[in-house]
Amino acid sequence: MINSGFEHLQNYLDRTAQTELIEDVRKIIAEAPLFVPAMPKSGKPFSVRMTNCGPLGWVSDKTGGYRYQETHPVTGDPWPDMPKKILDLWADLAPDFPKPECCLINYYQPDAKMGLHRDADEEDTRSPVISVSLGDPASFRIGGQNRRDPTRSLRLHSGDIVVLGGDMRLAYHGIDRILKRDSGLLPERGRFNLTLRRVNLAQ
Ligand code: MD3
Ligand code: FE
Repeated sequence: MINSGFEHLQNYLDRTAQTELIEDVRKIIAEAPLFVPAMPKSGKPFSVRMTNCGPLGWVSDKTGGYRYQETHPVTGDPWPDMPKKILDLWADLAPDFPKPECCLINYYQPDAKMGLHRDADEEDTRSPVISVSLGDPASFRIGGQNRRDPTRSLRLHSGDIVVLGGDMRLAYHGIDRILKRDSGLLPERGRFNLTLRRVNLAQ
């Protein structure tokens, strides 16, 4: 039932499912290493490291800006396939929408953050965005369609899933900080976030 608003599914993935997903993430990173995205124009590096799987990957750099492309910005290789477990999650949570084309993998070191922004680089903004949190907890902020709308803050824990659809699909959001509490999932600490998106309109 997922075409509206904001759904926070707490502890949707049990510990076994989290461990299995992290194994998939490690394989993806071995093929498609984490890269350092940069802000358009200023070239200021993000504190978050990224990679992708699926047909399209989200990238950003000084000269090219925010965009989707079929290849890794450093290796030039196509992105690894999206693992079945990730496609199954989408099929379970958003069965009425076309398959995701991008799974962006964000890695937050303990001091990383992501400023308030909206996800607006997709042609398809009718399909929801599905986000999976793995590792140390994060303080997440979400507002409205307008940058000046009031925001609220909530914690995302390992195994939580957030589904953003309908009127919340274009809401401003960001990660204020990673909490210094060990989830026990990641020896290196920090947090992974997987963000699944449909990019192109189907037909
Ligand atoms: C609310 N990632 O990659 S996920 C991003 O935790 C991004 O790494 C954050 O924002 C992270 O773009 C937040 C939760 C999320 C994802 C997409 C949204 C919240 C959203 C789209 C619309 C509104
Ligand atoms: Fe976002």
